[in-house]
Amino acid sequence: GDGYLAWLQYRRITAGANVDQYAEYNQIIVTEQDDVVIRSAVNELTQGMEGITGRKICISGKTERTPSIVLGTFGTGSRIAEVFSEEVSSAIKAEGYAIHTDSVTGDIVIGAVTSAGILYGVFHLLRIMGAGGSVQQLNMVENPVNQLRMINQWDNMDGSVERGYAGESIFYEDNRVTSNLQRIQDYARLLASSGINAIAINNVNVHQVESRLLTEFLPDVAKLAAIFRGYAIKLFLSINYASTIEIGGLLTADPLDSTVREWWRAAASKIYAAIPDFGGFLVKADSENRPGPFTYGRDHADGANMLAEALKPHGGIVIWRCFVYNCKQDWRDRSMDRARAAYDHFQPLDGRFMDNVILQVKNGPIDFQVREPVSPLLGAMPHTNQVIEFQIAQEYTGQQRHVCYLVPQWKEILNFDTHLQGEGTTVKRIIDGNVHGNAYSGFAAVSNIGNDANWTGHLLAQANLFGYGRLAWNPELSAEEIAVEWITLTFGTNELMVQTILNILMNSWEIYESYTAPLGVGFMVNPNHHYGPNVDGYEYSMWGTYHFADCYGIGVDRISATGTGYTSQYARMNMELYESLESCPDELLLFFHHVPYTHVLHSGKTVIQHIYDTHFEGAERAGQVVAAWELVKEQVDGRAYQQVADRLVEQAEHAKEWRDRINTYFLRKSGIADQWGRTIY
Ligand code: BDP
Repeated sequence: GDGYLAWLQYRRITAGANVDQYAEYNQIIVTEQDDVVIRSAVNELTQGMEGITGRKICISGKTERTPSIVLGTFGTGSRIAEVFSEEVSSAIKAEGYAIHTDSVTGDIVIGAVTSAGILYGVFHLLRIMGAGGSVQQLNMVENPVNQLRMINQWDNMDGSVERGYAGESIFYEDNRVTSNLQRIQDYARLLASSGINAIAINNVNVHQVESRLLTEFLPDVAKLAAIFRGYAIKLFLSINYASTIEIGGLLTADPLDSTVREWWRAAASKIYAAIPDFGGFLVKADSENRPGPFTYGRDHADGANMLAEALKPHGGIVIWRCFVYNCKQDWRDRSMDRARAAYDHFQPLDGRFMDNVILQVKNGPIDFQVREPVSPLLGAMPHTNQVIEFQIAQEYTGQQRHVCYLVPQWKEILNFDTHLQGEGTTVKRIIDGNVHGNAYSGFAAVSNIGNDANWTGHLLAQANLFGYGRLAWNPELSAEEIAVEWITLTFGTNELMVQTILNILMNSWEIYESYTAPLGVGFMVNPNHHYGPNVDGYEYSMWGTYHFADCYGIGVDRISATGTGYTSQYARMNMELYESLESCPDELLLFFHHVPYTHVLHSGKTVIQHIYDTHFEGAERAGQVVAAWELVKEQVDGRAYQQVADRLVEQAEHAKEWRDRINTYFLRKSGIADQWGRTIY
């Protein structure tokens, strides 16, 4: 179809060695008290099995015939107790599950501690069958590695989506909450099936109308919360820091003012009366013209703790974003380097945040570029909860008109060794809470969906949404494994097809990088909408994102001796790695150093020749992707095929524009000709 079912196709499996196995199972047994999440699990399993086997599935409370699929929490039904040893059941944590095929009866038994665990177990079983795998000898124990696996919607109530590339909001229209709750439920299914357990349903830039989600629209929010509750997903709201002024009728938002504190306490109580399991608040404060505690001479800890205090009695949390920098600067003073800002603002506050506050830190120090170093703030606050923030929405990576599979990028970030507590202090271990023993930790990411029929605009961008959830559940999964899962569940099992799409996805980040901003320097995009090449688009503005290209060289000097000193925010090992031209990785060279165009990279090429070569190659490879996609024409549904084909053609054209703009710019600036004499326009 058009991609609406995404990876939950449950298409009839008619070929392959394991088809006969599935046909045996036409009964689901639930040894469990009825609850909403179990009901979702049973519905999903029924729908999935009926799709996959083409047979009617019946649901029962007890064993009538075997083999069956048996679902239950430990300690409830005798079948569950029989199948799982004490050792297995005690290894399962809150959201985990065990799946076991009983070799005598053939029953497939899913056991968990909570109904959420059962739901995740059901989705896992359906993934196996959806990919045509054997279910004869299942024996698995699964726990999520990360506790918070969150999605941030940047949806506005007027129906627009900030940095949305797939149509309008599915949550709002005409300044109200949508009445199309079916679509929300279908989204909840998609999220739960990939392992997501939390969602903030409105943009971090909160306008007056969205502030009213806390008050007059609360009954609508409660309806949305009920839908997500059925899929074990907690609902959060982004709030305007100055709500007391915006909607509360107060004259101040000073976090130490008692009337302000009281207003938030009362607001929280009302929310929890309507939504007892409400997750909490997501806050963008003192950032890009949003209000915050700075106005009152207070700091971020004062601001966050004021909200945390209001939520605490109800078990709620405050997620406070660290995307704080001066957006009205022109770098007169080196210490104003935007890359330094998050660390400079927050690191000194370590230990001052209440234990129900989590800081949300963007993966890099600037802003979701195709290539950035890892944010030095991650892990640098041992006494503070942190989550990492990724952007699934492809704001700077082709806006879902170009294909860019982001899981390889996220993997690199997660595997980065911060050395903060010696070798092996990787980002993924910081983020899963192990390094500092945090009460809360995990992943957050900006969603890439909208009301386009296929959710993500570019069908291949669905792989990023799916991949984000899978990686948040288990960061050890490889980018290839995740891609293969997504491809088979979405398109089927034909080997040539799987391999072809896998290659397209796995090469896509590298290709995109090669025809856009070179060597980690970032941006070079059109201001505001951020699509398409514009080398000096932000160069002479106040946003703090510069490349400093002149006729001699390019790049940002961020080392301590001569530059902004940003490098000193890293552990010594990494500081030295980045400071030395000998060891600084090529792909980040221009992020850390200003060098002449004739500087020779580790690759043996000069910077200028590297720019020419990668841009010619990148545009050429983007063209080859168009041809590669043609190989899957027979295997992919006609509409889906055409939709992707169209976007790939657009990408190939647009890649040439990038190539020409960037190459011409640097030919003119440097006056150095291409070594291979190619035509540069
Ligand atoms: C930038 C976006 C902007 C967001 C901001 C944020 O361009 O629209 O509001 O991030 O994360 O990437 O708050």
